[in-house]
Amino acid sequence: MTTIPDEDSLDLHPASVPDYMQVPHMRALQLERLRSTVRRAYLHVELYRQRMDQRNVRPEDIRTLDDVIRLPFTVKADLRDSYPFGLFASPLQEVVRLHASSGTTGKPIVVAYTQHDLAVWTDAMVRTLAACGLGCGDIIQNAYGYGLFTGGLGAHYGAEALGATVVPISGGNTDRQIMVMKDFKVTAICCTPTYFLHLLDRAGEMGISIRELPLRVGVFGAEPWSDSMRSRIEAAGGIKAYDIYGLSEITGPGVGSECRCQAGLHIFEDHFFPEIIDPDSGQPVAEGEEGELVITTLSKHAMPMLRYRTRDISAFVPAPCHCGRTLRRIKRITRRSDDMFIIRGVNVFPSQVESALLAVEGTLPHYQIILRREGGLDQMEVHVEVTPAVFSDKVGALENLHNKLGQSLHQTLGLRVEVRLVAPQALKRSEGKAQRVIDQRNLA
Ligand code: DLL
Repeated sequence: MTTIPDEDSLDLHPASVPDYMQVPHMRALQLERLRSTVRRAYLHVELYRQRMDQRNVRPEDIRTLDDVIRLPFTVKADLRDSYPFGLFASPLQEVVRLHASSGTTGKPIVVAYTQHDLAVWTDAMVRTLAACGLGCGDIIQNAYGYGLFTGGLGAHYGAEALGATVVPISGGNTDRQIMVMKDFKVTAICCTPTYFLHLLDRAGEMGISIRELPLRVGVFGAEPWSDSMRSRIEAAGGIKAYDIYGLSEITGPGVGSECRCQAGLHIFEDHFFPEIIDPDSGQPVAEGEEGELVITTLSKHAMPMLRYRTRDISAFVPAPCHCGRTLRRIKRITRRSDDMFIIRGVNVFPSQVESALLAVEGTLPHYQIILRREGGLDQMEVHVEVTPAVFSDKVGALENLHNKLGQSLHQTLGLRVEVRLVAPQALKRSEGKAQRVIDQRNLA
């Protein structure tokens, strides 16, 4: 039995009805949409037609949701190779918006939306914000970047359609952000978690305590962050901090969101079909096991995606959620398969470094990992900011902290790494996604 929260529950917005749909109805809806998406992709996109022909699969072969595994994967390189418009399934006359995501190398990838696609995206973002406990009467400061990045406009249209008041401030100009937050009595902020940490620091310097302001919710995403980082943010900001997930290739923000239970992200399954696969074999993993998240879009017209390999590592959360939503949940994404680097034969993820650092009292969640090659040997150095109290303390305190961090990293990674303690504010802040790893090894 599905429990529908009572009417005055904060997160029940009319658009959220599919969140509580009975599972068999949801599966029927997904199948109908999957079949129509596959037909559309096969008919209008050369790459999909060729790949399906190679595998001897026709759209009519997709008879059940399990047949999804007969479809070919799509990867980021496919978007790059078809730059700019090669994967469009709608004529340009019907495309009303383009966004792009800058890769680390070369050309960006381009994504397209019809009017219908924008309505789907807005619907997903309304439900995201509602799941974060926001609604009519909230004043939402949208500090995701406006522009080719999907964060700004995605959150913007979602917040407006929700009926909240949007402050479209975009990223940057931190002092003005703090002034606006205070003067407009902002109740929620949308930005990357690392940018919010920066806002907290700067507000402190300006003599303003964000805890004392009406701000009550943070809608954070676009980069990995940990539960320890969440605890620090919630304590320092006096807010509830929610994790939201998305990627340009699939729509932008709005693919999945935490709810008030903060126990995994619900995927908006009527629009996005999730799978978790073993990244090496490409086969589905057992329910609840970790693997790579793969998503097929179910509602998109301009750029349908068949089995897009996100490279994000997650797992399904098997049990139903206490919030009453019937949408499947995934664990928060703390790492990407391609974030991993190898140091002296040991596989390391930035998220492991983060948890080793934050386990030790006296550090701030600002750190950077620098990789170098010296005399043919890889060296890893971790720069981490320490709290003002420790920094102004005696040399002994710093030395003690330095040793503890070295031990914590050694324990977590199985590697001895150089730790450098730096002053609060010493590391460069980002207005969007933080750059955690600087690889100077010239591995190419
Ligand atoms: O970052 C869309 C977005 C905007 C999501 C605002 C949430 C909030 P891209 O620039 O295409 O799109 O980057 C997508 O960012 O594959 C993940 O690796 C990472 N990412 C996004 N959200 C999260 C999250 C936007 N909550 C890539 N946790 C994705 C961890 C995230 N990683």
